[in-house]
Amino acid sequence: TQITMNQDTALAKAPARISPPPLYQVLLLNDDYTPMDFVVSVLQRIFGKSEEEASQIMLKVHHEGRGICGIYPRDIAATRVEMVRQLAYARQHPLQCVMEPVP
Ligand code: NFA
Repeated sequence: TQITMNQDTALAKAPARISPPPLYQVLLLNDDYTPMDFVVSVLQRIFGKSEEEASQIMLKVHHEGRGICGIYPRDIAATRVEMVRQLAYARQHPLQCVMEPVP
């Protein structure tokens, strides 16, 4: 009889361990000029918030300077930041949107 070694014996590796993708929080920053109702509409249209939740986030940004709109993998976060910037630019509002890694 013949004995052969294969990948399940001599060449076996430890089981692959995958890590979850890094997450990023998308934030809105306060300014003195962007209308409150525009910020609320952005939070509803881009981040899927209800009017009530959008209003709460908008007021947090207004009073505290910044607020989290959502937490996403990098590409989704980056796309939403660009969508907010495009809407703000089109309406000539100075609204700032940024992303940063979740600590
Ligand atoms: N501070 C703005 C105003 O008083 C409202 C605002 C809220 C702007 C959140 C940007 C972000 N019109």
